[in-house]
Amino acid sequence: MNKRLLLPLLAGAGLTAFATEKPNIIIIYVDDMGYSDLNSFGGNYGTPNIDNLATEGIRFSQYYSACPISSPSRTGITTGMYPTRWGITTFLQAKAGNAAAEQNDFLDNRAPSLARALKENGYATGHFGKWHMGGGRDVYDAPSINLYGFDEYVSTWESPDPDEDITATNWIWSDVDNVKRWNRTSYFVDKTLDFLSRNRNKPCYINLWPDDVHTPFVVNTNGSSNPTSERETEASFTIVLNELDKQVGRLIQGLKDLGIDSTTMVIFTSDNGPNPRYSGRRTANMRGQKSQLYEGGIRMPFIVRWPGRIPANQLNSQTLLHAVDILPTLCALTGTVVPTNFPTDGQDMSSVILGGPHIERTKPLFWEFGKNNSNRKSPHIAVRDGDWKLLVNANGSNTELYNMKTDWLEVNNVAASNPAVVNVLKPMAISWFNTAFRQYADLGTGVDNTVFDEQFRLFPNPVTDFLQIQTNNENYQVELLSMDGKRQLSAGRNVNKIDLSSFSKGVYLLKVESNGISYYKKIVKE
Ligand SMILES: [Ca+2]
Repeated sequence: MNKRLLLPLLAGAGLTAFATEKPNIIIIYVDDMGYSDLNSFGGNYGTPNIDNLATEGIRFSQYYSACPISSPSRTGITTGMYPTRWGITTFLQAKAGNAAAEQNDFLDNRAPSLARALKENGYATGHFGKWHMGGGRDVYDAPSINLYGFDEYVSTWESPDPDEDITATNWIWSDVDNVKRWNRTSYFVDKTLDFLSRNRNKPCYINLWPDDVHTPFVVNTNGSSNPTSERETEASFTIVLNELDKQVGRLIQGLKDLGIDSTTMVIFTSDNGPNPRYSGRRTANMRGQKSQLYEGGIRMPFIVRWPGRIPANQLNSQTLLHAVDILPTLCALTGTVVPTNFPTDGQDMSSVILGGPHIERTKPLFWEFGKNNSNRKSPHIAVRDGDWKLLVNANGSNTELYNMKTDWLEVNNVAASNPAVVNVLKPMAISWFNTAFRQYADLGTGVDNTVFDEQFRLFPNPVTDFLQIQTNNENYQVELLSMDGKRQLSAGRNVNKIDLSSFSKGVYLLKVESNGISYYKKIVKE
């Protein structure tokens, strides 16, 4: 059995005892699933096995993805941070397209990672399915999935090291793949169950990230693919969705067969809204879809099932959840230390996902998507604060304000009649964007930190007031430069502590000269 209780921790003078648990955790992260693809979220396509997860657990009607498109959405749930901070702003594509979108070619593996944090706390970690946080097309230098904290992985074409059985050609799928497109979710479920069966001596954390129900909807027609003309129809979509549902049922049966059903938490959600949306039938009539910051693009089904631990058949329609909450929530639940090398954005919602009472958010929620998109369908920044949602562009144009309590379909823009709200949320959203956009995106480029790290150790980085330097070098000179190379501070010889309290927030270059060699390292002032 994988479920185990840690010894109670005694928290200071109050001697408050609490226990954390280490269940297996499986995050099923469906690709492009709309809010009402599921019957349990108002749909009509027939998803009995996934609906059973909700019947046997808890579902949330106000859960938000970090972005209305794949790569930044995945970055948000992985890092617990708004993806724009890491320069992941739209789907990762060829290098020229990434540059045009002002985004990096892959997620910096120094970013916080939920898998890495759990692994450091004793979890066995596996990723099975679509990755899309680096690699594919002409990007050959993306870090291995291992470097994000995964012991094992099987991944699709949009990854550093795709599985040969599903990438016979240089594209996301093909008719000649060993594992046919319509059998992929089954393949990933097999990998998941195999991993669980081989790691029964440890708690397991698994990303089960299928590439269903992303287009094309390739279905089995007497052993071969359906015609191209039928690969975006609602009929084909329904077949693909029904197959995904069937495989989720097989996964749950597999957990039961392994005897780990009651020690396994299954989280089910989607990375972003649907495409196509079929006149709103996949978004519960909410406005927008994939690639838009309207609700149809970012509000996702969210179910948590953990038999015996989460009371059955609950609906939480009050609490606002966001993908960046998952990292601090699962860390709290498992007694895992939240990574501290960069500030995370989410809130611990562990009591809520276990069925506890509603919690108010301590901070508003923010999104950014599509700054450089020429055919943008929504403003590119959004904020949700309580019942209000405001969308705006960074230049202040196209301000839209909706009351989510009364108008979650985003039909009536009430910005003009609520100037007091707009005057708070609009500058807040734009200011957030100006700080967050590519905030840590340039850490890894242009400077070989490895050489620096062989000679000097810095902590903390990012820094608030003081940066400390640890080294065995006996003769060195320290300077701090701005990113355009101008000297900001000459800290002197052999200093081991630099006061940065008077410096403004941003990225700087630390230059250390020793025995005629100059070493450079990027640092971040918070
Ligand atoms: Ca997607």
